[in-house]
Amino acid sequence: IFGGRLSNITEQPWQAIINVYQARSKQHFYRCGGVLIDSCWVLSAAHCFEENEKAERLEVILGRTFRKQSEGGDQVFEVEKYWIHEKFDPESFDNDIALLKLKTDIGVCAIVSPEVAPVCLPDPDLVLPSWTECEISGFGRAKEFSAEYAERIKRGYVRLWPNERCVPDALSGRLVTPNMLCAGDTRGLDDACKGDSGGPLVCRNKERMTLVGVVSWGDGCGQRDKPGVYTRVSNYIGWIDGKVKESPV
Ligand code: 4AZ
Repeated sequence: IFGGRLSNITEQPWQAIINVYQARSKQHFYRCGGVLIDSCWVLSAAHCFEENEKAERLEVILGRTFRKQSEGGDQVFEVEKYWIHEKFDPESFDNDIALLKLKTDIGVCAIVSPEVAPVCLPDPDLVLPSWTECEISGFGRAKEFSAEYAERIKRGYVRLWPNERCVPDALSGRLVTPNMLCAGDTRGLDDACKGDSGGPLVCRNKERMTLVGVVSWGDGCGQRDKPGVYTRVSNYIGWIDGKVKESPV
């Protein structure tokens, strides 16, 4: 997160860490953010995964304020299976969404606690007013060219841009599709950055924190008048329900 401020996982208990195991070093490395949407289900971005990446190499950590350090409230899972959206386009990042199913022997995966809780999904027809203030969070870089990801979770505030402004002109000419939405800080302060991908953009809707976007891409981080681009989650409710139904816990 560019700008923003240090946070605590209890402020966004749906934030997940996705790590990938590297056999050569026998270590897990941080890959991306994710979002807990149900006990055994985590959403993330399609571009976070390499082609034919094995689910066995993935690790999902919930409930951590510090990326590499447990304070006792964390819950760590292997991944049983994951799905990249069938129409993900690695050129344009259209349909940049992935769904991970956590592994369990007992029918439940994540246990709700102050540190771990799912976020609400939007209805497919949810449209929030332009400039609605929403929250982003993650362990991504604090600046575009920072060497490292953040050790502690940060949170930032961004506003939803009107669709008519979320166009290539605002994003160095890159294609913007109806499956994307733009959000940014009109002050040019808070923004998502490298490593925040796959993490949440949540907005309050009828008193519930609702997952409106998944961090996807942008032209740099925190540049004035350049929004971050997010996967428009309301377009994927049918896709998510379909995967969950065909693969019950
Ligand atoms: C990235 O590289 C990235 N400013 C994610 C979000 C944004 C920029 C870059 C938005 O993962």
